[in-house]
Parts: sequence; C-alpha cells; structure tokens
Amino acid sequence: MKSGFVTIVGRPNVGKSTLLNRLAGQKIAIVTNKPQTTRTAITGILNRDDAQIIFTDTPGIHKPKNKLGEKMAETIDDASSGVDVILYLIDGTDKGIGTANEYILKKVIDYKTKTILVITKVDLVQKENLLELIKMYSERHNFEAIIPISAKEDDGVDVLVDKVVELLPEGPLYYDREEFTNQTERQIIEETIREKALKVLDDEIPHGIAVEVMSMKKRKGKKLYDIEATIYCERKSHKGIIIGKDGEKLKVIGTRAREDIEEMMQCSINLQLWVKVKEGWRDNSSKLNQVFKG
Ligand SMILES: Nc1nc2c(ncn2[C@@H]2O[C@H](COP(=O)(O)OP(=O)(O)OP(=O)(O)O)[C@@H](O)[C@H]2O)c(=O)[nH]1
Ligand SMILES: [Mg+2]
Repeated sequence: MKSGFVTIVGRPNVGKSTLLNRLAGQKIAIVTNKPQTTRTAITGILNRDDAQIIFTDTPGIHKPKNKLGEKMAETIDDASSGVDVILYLIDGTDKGIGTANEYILKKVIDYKTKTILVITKVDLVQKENLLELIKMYSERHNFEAIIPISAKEDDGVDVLVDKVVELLPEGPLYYDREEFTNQTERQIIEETIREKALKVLDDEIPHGIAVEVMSMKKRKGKKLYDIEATIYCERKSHKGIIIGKDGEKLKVIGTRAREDIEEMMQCSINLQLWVKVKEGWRDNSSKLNQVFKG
C-alpha cells in the first residue's frame, strides 16, 4: 500500500482546481475562467486498491495586492511544506516561461520536494509548443517527470496518477475510503454560490466578493433544507450590480447555485440570498476574519 500527500501549485487559472476535481472524481473545488478563483487549500482524496493519495489544491501563486492575497500566499507555502510530491502546473498554451512562472519556478525549487511538471490544457495546444515548453523547463530543473494532460478531456491524468503512486512511500490509509475531501458541506455551499456569482457577474465585480452561509435548517419530516446565505461585497455600488435590475442578477445566481446544491445534497433546497457591503474587507484584518474563514 502506497499513500501520501501531494500539493498542486501553479499560477492563477492554469487548471489546478479542474485537475483536483478530476482526480477526486467529483466536484469539490469551484472553477471559473477568472484568475484567483480558489482562496484556500482544498483537499481531494483519490483511493485505489493499492494507494491512497491526498491531493491539495491551492490558490494561484501571484504577487499579493492585499491582506487576502497575503493569506492566500501563506496557504500555498503551508500546503507545500512536508508533502511527498508537488505537482507544478504550467499552462500548455504559454509561449515562454514568463515572469510569473520564473517566480514560481524559484519557489518550487526552494521547496526541495519531488516535483512533477504538469503541462495543462493540451487539448488546446500544438505539439511544437508542447515540445518547446518541455525543453525550456527541463533545462531549468530536474523534474521527476514532465506530463502533459487535459483535465477537461481526461487525457494523461491516469499517467500522472501512476507516476505519483510510483513516487509515494509505503504508508497507511490516512482517511476512511469513503471520505473524499476536507471541505464541509457548508463550505461547498458557500463556494458554489461564489462560483455562480463570479460567473453571472462576469467582470463587473471581479474578486471582491465572499459568501457566508448564515443558517441551514432541515424542515421536519421533509427532504428540504432552508438555507440563508450572505454575499459580501466591497462597495455600495457593487451591491446594486450584484442584485441587478429588479433583483434579476441575484435571482439567477440563486437559481444556479440552488440547482448545484440540490444535486450535491440530493434533496430540495430553499435558498435565500442577501447582499451586504463590508467596505474594503480584503485589506482590513478584522473584516477579513469576519468574512473570510480560510
Ligand atoms: N481547454 C481546457 N480548459 C481547461 C482545462 N483545465 C482547466 N481549464 C479551464 O481553465 C480555466 C481555469 O481553471 P481552474 O481549474 O479554475 O484554474 P485554477 O488554476 O484552479 O485557477 P485559480 O483557482 O484561479 O488559481 C477554466 O475556465 C477551466 O475550464 C483543460 O484541460 N482544457
Ligand atoms: Mg482554483
């Protein structure tokens, strides 16, 4: 039996959460086309007859611009220390290494942990570009392996898992086989609402929102939950945008989130959403602690 801990790192939007969901076989981490979607370390567990691998998805590595960004950076370093293997993801559509990846490459080398370079989104990539990237990166560090994948099309992911298992030590089962994540139901609900908000709002309010479930109650004798949640934003003007004309935007966010939550919980949901302003919460320690529980 092989077992161990594997952390997924890389720049924002490279496909870390998409890969985590594919590895865990279910949706645990939210995915959007916007950078800096993931804010905390999210664990997904893969069980095989011969192995148990605990994968941790992390926020995209970037230069912190506020206190939230600093917390996210700390999360990445914490999640990357003392693990057995690091998966360093780069985007297959990148043309060169670039400044962001120069910074990450240095960090990854500093971690001094066995690292697999994973080239993502190969469904979008010309072979020549792939070979170019492999050449550039292999000249910079002695990776345990370089593996191209498409998490979207489930291409190369099994090769990646085999390589990870090969690198893991003999070990015990760390978690019961039916466990698949460190995320609570409440956290998954909050993240689902945030995902829908990011998608529905598009670029209007990029990153300044947070979601908190205020209450969650089961109706007696029914397969129905009443859930109340608050969407926090940074400015009064943002509140108007989130709610939309005649409440239209908030309604769409609520409907889409409800559908996903119902599927996850296998029961009916009555979801009530509220929008509140917490001015500048991402850069104020006490407000950050109130809103962001990561
Ligand atoms: N075509 C293609 N798109 C992908 C693939 N993997 C991820 N994407 C897309 O890339 C975007 C970012 O994916 P995420 O998984 O959220 O990326 P991330 O690295 O977790 O991003 P952050 O949490 O912001 O750091 C989404 O629009 C995904 O659908 C892939 O294999 N192929
Ligand atoms: Mg992510």
